[in-house]
Amino acid sequence: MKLVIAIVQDDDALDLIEELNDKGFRVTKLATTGGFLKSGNTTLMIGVEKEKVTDVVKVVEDVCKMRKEIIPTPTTMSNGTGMYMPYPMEVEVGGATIFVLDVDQFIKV
Ligand code: 2BA
Repeated sequence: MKLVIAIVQDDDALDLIEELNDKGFRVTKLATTGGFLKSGNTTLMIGVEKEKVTDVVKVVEDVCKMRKEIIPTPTTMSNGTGMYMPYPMEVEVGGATIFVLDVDQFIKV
């Protein structure tokens, strides 16, 4: 048994859960926050048999899109006043960040 942890963008989350459920995978959704952008994202936990991991990854890959986000970064003004001006920086986010963990025991009571 494996636990697939997929961090995805909020905009892709509902489509992805629907697609995974349609293909027979069980999913738990967590509302999470990215440490860098400090904005919301979604973490999905999907418990599957070892042989199904590549199927899960394929679904995530098909649904989750790469997007560009513009974030303001504080930059010192060059005239020596010590003032900070927001300077826009572009970062690419997604499609998805995926961790695959071994599960020692799966117990359903
Ligand atoms: P965030 O930490 O908010 O990062 C959002 C995007 O900002 C990242 O997209 C990446 O393009 C950029 N970024 C992150 N840290 C950076 C840094 N130190 N310098 C420059 N750019 C940086 P993704 O790589 O697609 O990651 C999306 C989200 O997945 C992340 O949101 C974080 O919540 C999670 N994540 C990514 N890698 C992770 C890891 N190794 N461990 C835990 N969570 C991770």
